[in-house]
Amino acid sequence: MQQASLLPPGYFSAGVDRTDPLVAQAIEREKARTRDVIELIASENIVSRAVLDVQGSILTNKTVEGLPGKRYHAGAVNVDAVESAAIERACALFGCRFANVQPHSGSQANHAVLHALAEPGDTILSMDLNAGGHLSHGAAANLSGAWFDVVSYGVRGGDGLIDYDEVSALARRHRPKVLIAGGSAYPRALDFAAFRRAADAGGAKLLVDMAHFAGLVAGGAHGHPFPHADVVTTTTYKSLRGPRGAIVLWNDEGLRKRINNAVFPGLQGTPSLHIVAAKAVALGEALRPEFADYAHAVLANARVLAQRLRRHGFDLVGGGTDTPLMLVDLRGKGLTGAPAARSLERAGIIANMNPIPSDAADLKVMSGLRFGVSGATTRGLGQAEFDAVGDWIAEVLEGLRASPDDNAAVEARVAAAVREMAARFPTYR
Ligand code: DSN
Repeated sequence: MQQASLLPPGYFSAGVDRTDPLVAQAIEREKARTRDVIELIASENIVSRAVLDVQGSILTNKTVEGLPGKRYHAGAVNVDAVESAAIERACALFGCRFANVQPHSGSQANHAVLHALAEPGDTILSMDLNAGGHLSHGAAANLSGAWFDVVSYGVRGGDGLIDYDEVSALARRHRPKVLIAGGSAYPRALDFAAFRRAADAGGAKLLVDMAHFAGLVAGGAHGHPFPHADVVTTTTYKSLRGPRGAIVLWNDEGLRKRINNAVFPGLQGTPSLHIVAAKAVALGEALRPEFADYAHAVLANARVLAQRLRRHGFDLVGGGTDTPLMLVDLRGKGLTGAPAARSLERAGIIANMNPIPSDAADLKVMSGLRFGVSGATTRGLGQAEFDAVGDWIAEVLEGLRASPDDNAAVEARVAAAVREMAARFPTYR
């Protein structure tokens, strides 16, 4: 009698469309959704076909621990080549001596750096979450908030900008082990030299989290955190246009072991080698001259959208943007974030509700909307299109203001216009 196969039919040959219709159909529907809308989620982008393919490669099967050339598992020759390339490209792109390309996410990269530079119970100084900071910079709900004694700086009430004198004064008073610059929703350029002076005043190491603007740094469209920062972290999937995950960058040989050991075995086990390979490909793409043009286009498009929204009477936190993102304070229009984001989604414009500095609104509602242009710029939208997108955002939000319970007619009108524009900018076939 023939023995039953140990594997489902088509295990090595069939695509997911044949083996798992539920997942296959969700992917097809996601393709259709993204085809018909304008995505303005600041933490998203659209990766190249090469980056996409490498994430689905057989490198997903490989388990190793440690760094290239120093692995605990055999058979690492090919993944060593890939990880070494990712490290070399990260260092070349950001002009630094050392990189760790293994962190699974930005939060893990930040946790690893904190683990390397401080002990539980030490003080860290970082930007308040509502002012634009990040959960992994010491928010109460995050492990970093439980591990460390967190002191926060905010932004000035008047202009929404960081007060560097306040940062320096806090550093002097609290003597943090680590001062963190950067976050998730601060739209203006950071003064890295001023952060360095504040760190020195308090005897702290300076960590710059450049997740949202790393692509602009890579393309020369933003100031550079080195040589001011001791350590820099960034996710790889926002303006850097790579796979999910993060990298850590630094120059000091004295930090090499501490940071590498903090990633593994401190925080993680085996790296995701298909993702490390995709990081190598994306970093290679970012080293090409076209990427600098892309980075400058992102900045120009962000400024066009910000300017258009201001012209429609929206308040922008910080008054504008020097990065791929902007933060709209909806209070002046009598709106809140959640219904605004839902109405925009029905109109084909995808963004996220976001807290604004000193937000008094419920966390489920929030008073702001965050827009980012990295993905739509990859898709090919230029300044004329972002003017139109700004007009449509205003049309939808003014409609919502006039008729909070039924904005359907406006949403349908804008959705049709969005679909027409989106059709002119196709992505994957
Ligand atoms: N930090 C989150 C954001 O900025 O949306 C995820 O990357």
